Amino acid sequence: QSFFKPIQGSFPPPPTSRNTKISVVGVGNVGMAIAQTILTQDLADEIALVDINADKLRGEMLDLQHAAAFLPRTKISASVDYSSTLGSDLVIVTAGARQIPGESRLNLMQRNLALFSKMIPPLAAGSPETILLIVSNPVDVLTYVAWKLSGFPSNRVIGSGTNLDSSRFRFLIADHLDLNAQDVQAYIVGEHGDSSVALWSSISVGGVPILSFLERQQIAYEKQTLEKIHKEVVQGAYEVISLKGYTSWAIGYSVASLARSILRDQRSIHPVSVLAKGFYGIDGGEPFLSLPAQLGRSGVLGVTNVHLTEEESQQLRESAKTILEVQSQLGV
Ligand code: 6V0
Repeated sequence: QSFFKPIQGSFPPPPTSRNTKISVVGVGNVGMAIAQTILTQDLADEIALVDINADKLRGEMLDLQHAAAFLPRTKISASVDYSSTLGSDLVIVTAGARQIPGESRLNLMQRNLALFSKMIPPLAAGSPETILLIVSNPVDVLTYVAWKLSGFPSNRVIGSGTNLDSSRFRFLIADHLDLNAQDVQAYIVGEHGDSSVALWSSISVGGVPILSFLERQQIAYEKQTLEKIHKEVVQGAYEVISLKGYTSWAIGYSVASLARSILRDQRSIHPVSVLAKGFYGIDGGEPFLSLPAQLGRSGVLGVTNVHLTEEESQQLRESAKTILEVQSQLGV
């Protein structure tokens, strides 16, 4: 017997509306911060979790399900294989091997390459129309690996890239000037990591280019202070990891903002890792690195044509070279 007594009369069936489904692969600190931010922001009808650690996976699934009374209605499923991910609109990959003390970046890269070789083909086969959003590090090179292994067009393979670095940057500038970070338009581009590039020439606050803003406020333009802010951005992740062991909340919000722009077709601009060939004078090889890209329901819609100074262009090309060096050693 059904809990509800049906109302009298015959009615046409409701129009079929397609559910929005997001899969999160890897339920570690980062995967769970992303999943919970997506849940609280009501971005999906279904969230599928995947991890190889069955107990942790079930524990995390139950813990989220138990919050159902306080959240928008969302189906939460989980599987150690990829069966729960079938038909996803967005697949977010956070699974990754962690660096063993003393291990080189390249060796870690090789281990993650082996892991991606097992993971990406079944994920792509189960959701052939999905958009792949890679978060695992080193994110730029692994986004390239995911692009190659999936066989997807490049507009549907995106790395979270410097979306997070740019948020750290905006926070630090806002903090320095005692402003709201949401009023600061600022991009970090290039590699997510040590060779990232701060685009000082295009930063604006409330529509005013920052350098003239600083002059108007009669704050001396100190290049050193600005460079110190960029250094703090690069050091930001290391500092959080040394203090709490991992980063989670900021990357959770950062990736949820990408999920929103993609699934809600927001057409907003995010600095994310995309196939950079042909942009800003990057012409050798096929590097994935962050550029200010417009995101919508079909993934990457385009890359904005921000004016770069010669110094910034040079730094961006250097960043591309750093990434290409690692890519060339992969044999993908
Ligand atoms: P974590 O807490 O060790 O979680 C990783 C999870 O992946 C674990 O639960 C593993 O069991 C799982 N896992 C391992 N192999 C597989 C597999 N084959 N299939 C499914 N699951 C698997 O790490 P944490 O969550 O802290 O970080 C995850 C990744 O995100 C790392 O590579 C980080 O370096 C990276 N980050 C990237 C950021 C960015 O801005 N791009 C920011 C923060 C972290």
